[in-house]
This record gives sequence, structure tokens and C-alpha cells, in this order.
Amino acid sequence: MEMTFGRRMLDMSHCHVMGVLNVTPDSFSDGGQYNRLDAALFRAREMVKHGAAFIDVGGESTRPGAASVSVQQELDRVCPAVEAIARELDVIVSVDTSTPEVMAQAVGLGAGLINDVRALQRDGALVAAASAGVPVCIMHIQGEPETMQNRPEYQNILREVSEFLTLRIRAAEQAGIPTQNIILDPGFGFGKNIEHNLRLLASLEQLQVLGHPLLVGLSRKSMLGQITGRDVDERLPASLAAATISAMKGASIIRVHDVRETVDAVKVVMAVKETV
Ligand code: 8Y7
Repeated sequence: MEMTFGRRMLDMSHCHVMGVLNVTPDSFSDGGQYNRLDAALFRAREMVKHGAAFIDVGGESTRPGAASVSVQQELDRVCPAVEAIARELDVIVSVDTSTPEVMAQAVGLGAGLINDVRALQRDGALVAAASAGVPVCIMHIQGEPETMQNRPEYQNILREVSEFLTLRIRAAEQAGIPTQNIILDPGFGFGKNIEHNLRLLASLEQLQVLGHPLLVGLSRKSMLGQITGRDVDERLPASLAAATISAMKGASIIRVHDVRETVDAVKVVMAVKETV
């Protein structure tokens, strides 16, 4: 159950919190406030102080309709933050990217995890991730970020997500990524409507049969807005409920904007789980 991220080891039978650090000018819930290096470092320090085990640094918005970025633009946004956080802070830096060049450079600068919402499907991504030698998070997505929310359809969401992830595990292994370096994510909101997302969350524990640690991201997502009627900046209670459910159902990593609050919720879940 131990997993090695660069020079750090974590027990994946526990639940860990990953803090979101957007270094985009257009990300929906940070509003691009943290696009300068000093602001990014300040925010990262705060999340580590609040108990984040991972900081997920992303320079490309996957929101439908977001402007696409060039490889150079993404490198310029992501690399300084990855390097500074890896140097200064006791935390695992995760690089949120689908771009092979960004994977390679970020890991060279100290990133310990590759988080690819396109499941290493871009040309060169499997090879880059395999050469980088760090764990990867493979996320389910139906379609492409631009168009994924246009009438997503499934016959059986759990089966289709499992089959997709199984195919991507096989591709990753064939590219030379060790099976013990693979984390899986059902990809809440990535080509899924509210019913799909709810069905996946309700049956999350069944994804454990795939035999890999699970990462989930539900923080502030639109399904929580649909359920509660709240705007994005008022979704903390709903996000904590979603994190609690995920931790109860066996998630090893929970990706969130609100680290301090989520760490407390996860502590309660772990205390209950450790009580037989
Ligand atoms: C997820 C993610 C986003 C997620 C993983 C948002 C980068 C959208 N969501 N990565 N990234 N899982 N692994 O609302 O659910 O934060 S971006």
C-alpha cells in the first residue's frame, strides 16, 4: 500500500489531501488571482501548513470554452511554480498537464506525480510519463475538454469508466509505467451529467476492484451547484460532504481548493475507519 513519489513515500491505505494551485489567468474558481510566482508560493505554503500532502500545479484550464495554451506558455506558467514549491516546501508536487514536454520538465524540477486529465492519450504522453519515472494519475474523460459536456451519454457509466481505465492501465504498462505507479480517477464532471456523476460517486468503492489507489476531484464542481443551488464560491459545505463520502468509500487522494477544512473532514473519516 506504500507508493513512492520522487523521494517521498505515502501509505495509500490512508486518505491524503491534494491542494489545487491554478497558475492560469482564466481558471474558474481562483479567478486567476495566483498567476504570479510569489502569490503561487504564498498559497502553496498556506496549503502545506493546513495539511496538504500534494500540491497540484496546473497551467491549462480544462473548463469548456477556455482558451488553449501553447506548450511554451504552459511551460512558462508551470515550471517556476513547480521548481519553487519543490525546493522550498515539504510536499509532493503534482503537475496537472497533458503535455509531454511539461511532464518531462516538471519532473526534472522536482514534481513527484503526473496528473493527466487526458489519461496520457496525447501523442508522446505515455513515453514522457514512463521516462519521467514518477507515479501517474490516469483520469477518465469522455471526449475532449472543449466539447465533453455536450450531451454526454453512457449505457452503464460504472462499466464504461472501468473499461476505459482498464485500457489506459494496459497502455501505460505497455509503455513501461510500473503498475504500482498508477493511480486512477473517475473524472467527475469530465463528460458526465449530474446523474452520471451521482451514480459514479454512489458506486465509487466498486472502482477499488481495479487494484489501484483512487484520486477524486469534486471540490466546488458544478454538480454540487446543481444539487444545492449555490454559486461556486458558496460550495464549501457541499464539497466537504462530497470529500467525506469519497474518503468513506476508500479514496486515497482528495483534490480540493479548501485544504484546511477538508483535512479536518478526512481526519474524522479516518478516525471512524480505524475504529473497528
Ligand atoms: C480534476 C483534475 C480538474 C479531477 C484530477 C476542477 C485538473 C477542474 N479536475 N484532476 N483536474 N481529477 N485528477 O474543477 O477531478 O478542478 S480541473
